Amino acid sequence: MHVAFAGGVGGARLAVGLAAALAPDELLIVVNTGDDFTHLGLRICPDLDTVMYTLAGIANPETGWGIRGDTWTFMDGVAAEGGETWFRIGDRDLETHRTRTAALAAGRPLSAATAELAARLGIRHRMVPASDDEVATIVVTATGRMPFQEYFVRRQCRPEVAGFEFAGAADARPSPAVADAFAAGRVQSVVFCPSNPFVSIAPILAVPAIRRFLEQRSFPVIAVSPIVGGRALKGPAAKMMRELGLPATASAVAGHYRGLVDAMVVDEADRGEADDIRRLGQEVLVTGTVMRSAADRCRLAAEVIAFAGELRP
Ligand code: FO1
Repeated sequence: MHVAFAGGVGGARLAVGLAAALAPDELLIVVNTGDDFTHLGLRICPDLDTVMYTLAGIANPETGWGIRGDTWTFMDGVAAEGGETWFRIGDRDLETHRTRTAALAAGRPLSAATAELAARLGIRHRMVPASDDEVATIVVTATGRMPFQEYFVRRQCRPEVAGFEFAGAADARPSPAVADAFAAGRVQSVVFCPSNPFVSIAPILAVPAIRRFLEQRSFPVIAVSPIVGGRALKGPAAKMMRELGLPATASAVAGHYRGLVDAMVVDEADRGEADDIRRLGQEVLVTGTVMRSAADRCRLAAEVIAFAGELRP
């Protein structure tokens, strides 16, 4: 079984490619929950929803979040009442948040709510939260600490970051599907999808037992660089790296993951960095990592899986 750690748009795209390349019992998609928050009385899990909508083929292709063609009557109602409209919830999207909020209020774990929502959309591959316990990413900036969505949406990633905290992570347990996968010893590889290392992959690794599974691994861990040619394809990863004093390069991502990752997948644009990365003790696959089409996603996923088969931990 291959395990994919995913968060955000880049992660969702490779997750779709892996789902096309692997049978449902050969893949487990582990999704970041550090972005989750309660807003307008609803429990919102953006990365679970982005992965779910992308797997179901209904994600909004322009934004990467929400549902394509959604309507905004609910938000118009919130605005009319002077409510908070900085975080926009579409009318179809609203049903997802309502269902999840009701399930959690009834005492069901996030994994169960996620499985119910994914089944409703006909998704056959398993996508699960990294933990059913709350883990909240806090962004530490030069002007203070703030919850993730405050940084990402309300302030549009403008504040200068100094670091990140993951409230609740120390006591968070891996979700049942994650614990079972690693306990069963059936994991052939773990793939870090091209997601933001600091706010999509790190909150997953902040769950102590998950980090331990990787530290004691008998399988290769492969990270697909979210940085291509000095830029993040989407989101603030490159800006965060510069603000943290790191060069926004694929080899800096490799250095960041040193010890946890056996190999990097980098884009052709970064072929010149392959030897630097190999000197870190990591194998390197250089290929086209920019996914513009479904064919790109499937090709990259197949290449990553084949690469995993050649690696030892
Ligand atoms: N991102 C925005 O930039 N603006 C929004 O209004 C917004 C609404 C939203 C609603 C549901 C959802 O699942 C995601 C939403 N996002 C929005 C994206 C979200 O902030 C990010 O997808 C993740 O938290 C980071 O990947």
